[in-house]
Amino acid sequence: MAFMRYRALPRGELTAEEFRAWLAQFDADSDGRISREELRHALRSLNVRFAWWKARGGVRAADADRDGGVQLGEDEVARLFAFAQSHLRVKIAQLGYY
Ligand SMILES: [Ca+2]
Repeated sequence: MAFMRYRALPRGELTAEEFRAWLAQFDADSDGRISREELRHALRSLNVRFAWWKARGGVRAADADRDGGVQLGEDEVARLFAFAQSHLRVKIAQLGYY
């Protein structure tokens, strides 16, 4: 696979839509969902430690319909957003944490 530069996660507080837009770029096979492997790439781009392990946890937390990936729709992205907030210290605008 060619080396790709990903757009950085915006600094400061994020909305769910900003988070979804950022996440969508990692949908390498354009199937409308983020697989565990794609999520690992997303986490690696943030220099997150233990990206493989956290990607597994993130998919588990967000994959409501148990198809093995995170659908890029509202529901599962919202679940992943909640996971990111508690495990990755992503700042969430809507919930007003931090
Ligand atoms: Ca995908």
